[in-house]
Amino acid sequence: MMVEEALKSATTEEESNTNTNANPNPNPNLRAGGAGEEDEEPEEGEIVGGEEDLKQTGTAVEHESHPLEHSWTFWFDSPFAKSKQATWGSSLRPIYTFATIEEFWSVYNNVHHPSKLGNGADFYCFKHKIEPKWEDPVCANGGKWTITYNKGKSDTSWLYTLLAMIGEQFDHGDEICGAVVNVRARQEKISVWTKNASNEAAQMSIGKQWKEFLDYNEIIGFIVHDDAKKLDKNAKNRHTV
Ligand code: MGP
Repeated sequence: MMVEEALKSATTEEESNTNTNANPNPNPNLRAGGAGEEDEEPEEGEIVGGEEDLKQTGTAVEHESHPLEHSWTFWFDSPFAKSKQATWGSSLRPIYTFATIEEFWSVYNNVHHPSKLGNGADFYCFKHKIEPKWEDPVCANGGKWTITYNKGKSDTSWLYTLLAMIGEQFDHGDEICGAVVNVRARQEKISVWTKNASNEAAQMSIGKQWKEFLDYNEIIGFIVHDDAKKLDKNAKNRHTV
């Protein structure tokens, strides 16, 4: 039981690939590159997306895919495997790498959302080739902004965080490594990991924009990974916004 806990059905690369164009987006108001955009309801039988989305060849209509600026990888650490691990991270597994918005939806629609994951689970979405660890060279000098939610209340913010990241909504998107949701017995936490904690202007901008995207009005804090390494849970916020 590892990946199975996060994935409901189309879990493997092969399965997800065959599923790529199935129901690419269940909610037309939520799109990468335009989360929250207003769209008119399509008429029955209407082809959604316009000419730029579809290529008509004779009578057949071919769906084109929409490449993202970056490829992203979902990672999962199952509570069951974590409880047996000798060193942190040894049970952390990459699940699926996606490079188009259609692939994103095909995975997202087939994985459990945070409220359905077991206590102790960690579900990550990081830029391809960046491992979600303090030890990864791209993360090593970074830190994270975190928002804490009551149990079962982080699903929507998790989706909006993913859409904002993969849709390149952040002015300092290059500074972002990825995001994680930690499901715990009493709470769920979403964090956005960044690359250079010393770049204060970028961190502040990311924190501010993240709150706007989530319509979140409480104060949030930024912990530097180096502080977490040394001080663990006693690490103090270096920035708040
Ligand atoms: P956590 O799971 O991110 O925090 O880190 P949480 O949810 O407050 O704690 P939990 O005990 O409820 O899971 C928990 C611990 O895992 C940290 O104190 C570290 O010991 C270890 N740890 C976490 N991360 C993200 C890393 C990492 O990237 N590298 C290493 N080596 N250890 C980590």
